[in-house]
Amino acid sequence: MGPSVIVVLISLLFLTDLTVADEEPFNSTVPEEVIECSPSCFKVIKPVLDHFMQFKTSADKSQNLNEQLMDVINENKIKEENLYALIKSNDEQKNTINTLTKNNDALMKAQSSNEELIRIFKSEISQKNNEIENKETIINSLKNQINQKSEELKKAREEKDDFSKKLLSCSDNIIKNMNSLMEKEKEIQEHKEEIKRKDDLLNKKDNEILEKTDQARSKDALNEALTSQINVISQNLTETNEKFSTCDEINSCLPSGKGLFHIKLPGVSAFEAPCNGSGWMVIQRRMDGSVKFDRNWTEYRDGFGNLTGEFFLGLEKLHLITQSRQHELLIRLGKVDGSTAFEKYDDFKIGSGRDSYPLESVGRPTGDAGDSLNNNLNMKFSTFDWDNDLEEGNCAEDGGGWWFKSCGTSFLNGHFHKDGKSENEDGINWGSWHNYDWSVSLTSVEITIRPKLF
Ligand SMILES: [Ca+2]
Repeated sequence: MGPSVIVVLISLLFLTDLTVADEEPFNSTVPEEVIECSPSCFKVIKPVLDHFMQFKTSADKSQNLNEQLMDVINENKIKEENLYALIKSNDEQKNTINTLTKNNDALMKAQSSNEELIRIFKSEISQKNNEIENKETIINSLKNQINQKSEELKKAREEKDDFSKKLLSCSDNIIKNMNSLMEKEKEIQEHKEEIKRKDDLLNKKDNEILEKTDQARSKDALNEALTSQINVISQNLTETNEKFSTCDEINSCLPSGKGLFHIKLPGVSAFEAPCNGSGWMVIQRRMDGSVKFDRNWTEYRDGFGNLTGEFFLGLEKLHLITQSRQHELLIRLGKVDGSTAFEKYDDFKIGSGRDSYPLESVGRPTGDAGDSLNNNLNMKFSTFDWDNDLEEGNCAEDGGGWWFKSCGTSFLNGHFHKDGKSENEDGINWGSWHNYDWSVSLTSVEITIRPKLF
């Protein structure tokens, strides 16, 4: 490029110096000096001019080339800019690819993690399936239990219905008893009013006594005479008692001490009976199980056992004693734990042998053992060989005799159980004292009677 530029510059200088001369040959009017140029002069200049024309042509070409070159350069510049854009785009794509690669790695990692989770889930599902199977087994077992409980519930309901029926029956009885109680209370009230009337009468009598005391004082002589008569009567009574003591024959235990005495009643031979020292005659005693009470009719009629231990006095004697006058009945009871109770009745009476010695009367009950005898009222006596009870079978079939109903609420001639328990419910019992628990068997009994004094 350097030499070409220099040639161009020199050519320009020539062109400047030769402007007039050069232009003149081409003018239509040639100056005189040029016209005066000889052919030899022309021959010298012409090559220069040719060369110059060639140079100018070359310069024009060079300029064209430069323009083309500039176009190329511009085009290249545009291409370069496009290339830069492509490179920039390429870098962005690389970044995108890197990002995608990272995302892909993350996805791969996540997939791996998911596979692990899937494996764990499968394991857990398998475990849950096993648990479900176990639960189903348990559910089946529970269903069976529910069915069983339902059956039990059904039975319990049936029992409850039966119990309700019994309860209704008991309620009726309670209502009847309450009515009876109200009647009794009414009687008591009447008795109280009568007592009050008698108290008033007594006060009146006391006043009369006071009035008569003065009269009595004036009758000392008469009193002395009466005292003498009383002394005589007392002497006679003492002699009579001594006679009784001597003969050991009495008609009740009232005047006697404690021990065995001969009891003499009208029309029959004297018999022995124990008195307890308080006026009561013992007619039956249970204390140690030494005497069996599984006895036949004849033995209960005549009596059996040991009068100083366990015994039964005999139905015929009880009939004779209680028919002669009104008697009280006192029953003392004891359990194996040492606890005791009593029940007293104020009108005990046994019927005749012709009627099978029925329990004709017991009277009004008092005591802490409760009444378990009125239920047997008017029942005949029964033994295993003489069934008089209202039960279809015989209540005395496996034990001692009693005034059984069907079979009643008391049985003091039952089997003796030393441990106080009777699994067969055949023991000695007095229902009202042990809540009608027939597995209880009493371990001591003493039945006593005495004439009613007032
Ligand atoms: Ca019967």
